[in-house]
Amino acid sequence: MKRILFFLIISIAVLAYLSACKKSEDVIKIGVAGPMTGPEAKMGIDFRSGVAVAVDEWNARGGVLGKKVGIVTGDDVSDPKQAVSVARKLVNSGVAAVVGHFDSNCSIPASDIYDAAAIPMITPATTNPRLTSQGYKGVFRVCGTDDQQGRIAAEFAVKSLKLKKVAVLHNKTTYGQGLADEFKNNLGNSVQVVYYGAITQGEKDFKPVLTAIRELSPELIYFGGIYNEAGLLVKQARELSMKQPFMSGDGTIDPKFIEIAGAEAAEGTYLTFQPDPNNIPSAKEFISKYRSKYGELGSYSIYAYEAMNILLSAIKAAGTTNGKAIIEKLHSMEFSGALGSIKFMDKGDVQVSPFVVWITKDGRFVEYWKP
Ligand code: ABU
Repeated sequence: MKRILFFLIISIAVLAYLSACKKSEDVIKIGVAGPMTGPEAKMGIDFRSGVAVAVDEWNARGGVLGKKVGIVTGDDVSDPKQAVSVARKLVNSGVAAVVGHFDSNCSIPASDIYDAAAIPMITPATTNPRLTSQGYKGVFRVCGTDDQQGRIAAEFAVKSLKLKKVAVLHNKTTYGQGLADEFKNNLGNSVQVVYYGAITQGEKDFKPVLTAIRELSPELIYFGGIYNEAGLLVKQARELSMKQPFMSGDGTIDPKFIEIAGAEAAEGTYLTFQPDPNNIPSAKEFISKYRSKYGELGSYSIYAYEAMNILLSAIKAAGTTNGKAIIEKLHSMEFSGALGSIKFMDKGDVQVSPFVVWITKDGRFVEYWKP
């Protein structure tokens, strides 16, 4: 009797295992990688929510290549080592492609792993130019680059604000320092950079550096970095009675920045980012679906949605989940989606990425200036 029971249990376990294997074969898995926990968790969660809207839409239409689409989430905690480990795990789990990562210093090392496995990656948000300058055929981005937004920020400072003296700060990351340097290098001879320095991510007291900057009376403080430190910098500058405007880039344009700084302190902060998707007719359906399920759009939610749609369209066009075939399609296709038309150039950057200057006004971000 015991033997019969034993064989029965083993048989049930084997059947359950085989059924689980079959189920996973019926799903095309796409990795979604970024900071899902840690100080930048909102960015990763925004990615996953945007991607989930795309997955629901594709699955409601029957999936792709006759299979349902599933997400495998990877949390890199904004840490380059974790990003490499996440990339390895995603590759080993059999994902056909990856939407991610967020931070430039995560996307760049992770791209080595995806390239070696011939798995395409599209980042919604990594803007450091180096990502697509490594000669990797399967690395793409749907956002713009920091050489573009740094140049637009400098043009705004010179032509529109007509500044003569600025301070430049960064957070020592690939993204933050890269962007600050692009801004500084594009200012030209008419503007004096009276202060150039760095803060450390995760620190909370920036009053010593702000006090040093205050002595030099710059007309603007430019910060290459992320919303957490940007919010504290602006808040503490106002506490030190510093009245000059702040300017930053796409890493700061999130409601968390205003929450941390306080709406009054954040008022008048300039930020470079892409145009407002609320003004793009083809984005309206996505925005409405996203809002009803996940609340207010994060800056990169729609870029994650778009990256997922592009990957699934390429898989459909390729008729296979073979990475090399998907990559070929990504290079040759022109994709029409929520953000309009997207075509990749040879390096994997988008052909068009129109940065504009936004301003913080009454606790919100609004478009302000176009080059
Ligand atoms: N582009 C905004 C922040 C993400 C990054 O590129 O590091």
